[in-house]
Amino acid sequence: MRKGIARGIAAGLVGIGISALVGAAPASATERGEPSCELERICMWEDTEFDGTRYINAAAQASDQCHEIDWWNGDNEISAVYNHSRSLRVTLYANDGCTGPTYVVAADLPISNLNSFGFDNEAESFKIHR
Ligand SMILES: [Ca+2]
Ligand SMILES: [Ca+2]
Ligand SMILES: [Ca+2]
Repeated sequence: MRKGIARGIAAGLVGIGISALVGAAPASATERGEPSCELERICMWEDTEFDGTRYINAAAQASDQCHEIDWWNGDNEISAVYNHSRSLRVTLYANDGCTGPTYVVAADLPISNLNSFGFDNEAESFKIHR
């Protein structure tokens, strides 16, 4: 679902600002400090650099279950994700009900800015799997 075009534009401008500050060197999570997400948890944040509200903090357990990201609590808001599972992958879906375009986050991988992968403020649901 779409909400707040103005907010989306604002988020885009923030992203551009951060990119300009960082310059050519891609920012890794460790450069900005460890994201707050315990081992074997999947965490997602409202803002880049693991900032803003942490909307998702889910146990890393493989299943066919579709995990919904709730409407006012994260749909089309997620900008950073940390898959802190040692072995499981996370597939982000652009739409509700695990439908639409996807982006797969490899095991044990923090992503400080989903804009780098064209998936900023897109995710609305996800699956945790092998
Ligand atoms: Ca966001
Ligand atoms: Ca979406
Ligand atoms: Ca959703």
